[in-house]
Amino acid sequence: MNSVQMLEVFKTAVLVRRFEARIVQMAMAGELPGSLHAGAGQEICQIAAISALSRDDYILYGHRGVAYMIARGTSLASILADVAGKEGATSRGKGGVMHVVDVANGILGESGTLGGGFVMSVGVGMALKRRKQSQAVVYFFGDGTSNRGTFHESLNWAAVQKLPCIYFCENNGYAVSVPTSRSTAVADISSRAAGYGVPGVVVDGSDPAAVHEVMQTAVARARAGHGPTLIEAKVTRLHGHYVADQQTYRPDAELVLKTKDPLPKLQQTLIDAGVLTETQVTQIEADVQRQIDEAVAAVRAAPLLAPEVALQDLYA
Ligand SMILES: Cc1ncc(C[n+]2csc(CCOP(=O)(O)OP(=O)(O)O)c2C)c(N)n1
Repeated sequence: MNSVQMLEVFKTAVLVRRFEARIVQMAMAGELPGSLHAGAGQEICQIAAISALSRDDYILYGHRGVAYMIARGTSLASILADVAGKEGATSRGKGGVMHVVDVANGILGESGTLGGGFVMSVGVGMALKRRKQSQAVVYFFGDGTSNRGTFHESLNWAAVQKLPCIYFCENNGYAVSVPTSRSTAVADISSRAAGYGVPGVVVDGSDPAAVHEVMQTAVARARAGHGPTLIEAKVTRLHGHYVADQQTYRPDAELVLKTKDPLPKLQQTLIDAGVLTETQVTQIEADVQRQIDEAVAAVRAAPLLAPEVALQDLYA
């Protein structure tokens, strides 16, 4: 990853961080329903991973954060409209921020339960293989989700069939309040890859260049017909599991917030490398605020979705 790409990751991460903060602020003020699972601390990793994909590759994701969609090009207003139940929403207000589906941008969403996306992504992989298409499909999930049976069944099948599937685990050390060490016998989720005969890689999720590189390798392998890769990025969840989580189980919550945030660290790295200046940071922040203000204004002005929309797209 060159310095220009790194700067792009930084700019997108600032946008994502401030946009999420605005959603939380609006939820606290009672303007939006407040069930956001913030991705703060994990957005650099998510954006860098997506930067190694082509425009027509597919992604499915769990529930943490809006970086995936923003990095793929989904507009802020359409994401916000989903949360607000307004016209212009990606999934017509049916999924909130957790289930954005934006097929035009390759975002296929998530199933109703954690880990359902493993099975869905393998289905996409099967379709790509049968149609002899060259795209890859990436499923982003958490360490807790890796303990679902669907992880094992689908990884085995993807390996046997050599499907163009990439398993991207964001290990933030917690599943809600349960530390990974209390739910998972292995130190690294990626070590499970050996059981399925596929490569397993650990990467520092705060290092965009490293994340980009492991994704590039996994994408090349998928496209060459060699099958899946299991990537595990070690990341930090800066806030609670969701907006209202008081984190009573995490005595070091404030310290984590102060010392483990990868965003100011990336900013400093770019400044030290002469790629970014303090003046540019101020400009980036102002530009981001403008984009967010415009999206908020557009969504405030948009009409509410008609109640009968809730009964459309039902298949059973
Ligand atoms: C099958 C299923 N079990 C439980 C839940 C409730 N749940 C939602 S998020 C979550 C924790 C997920 O932890 P992890 O996969 O580590 O992701 P993180 O929240 O840390 O990003 C749980 C248990 C669910 N949505 N689906």
